[in-house]
Amino acid sequence: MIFEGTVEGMTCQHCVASVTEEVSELAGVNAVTVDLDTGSLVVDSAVPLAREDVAAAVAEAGYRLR
Ligand SMILES: [Cu+2]
Repeated sequence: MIFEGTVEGMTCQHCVASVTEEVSELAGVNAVTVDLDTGSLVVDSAVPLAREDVAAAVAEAGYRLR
């Protein structure tokens, strides 16, 4: 399954790494792709992801899911 969203507030590759790490910890996640320039977040997972869970992971990293 593919979840798509936009992350606000990232300014460098460290931000990207933080978001990638937190979202990767969600159950069933196979791959996380984060684009710094656009804020694009694409999550490939084995199970459907709840938007609130992804938002919580992004918030854990210190950013906001739009
Ligand atoms: Cu940064």
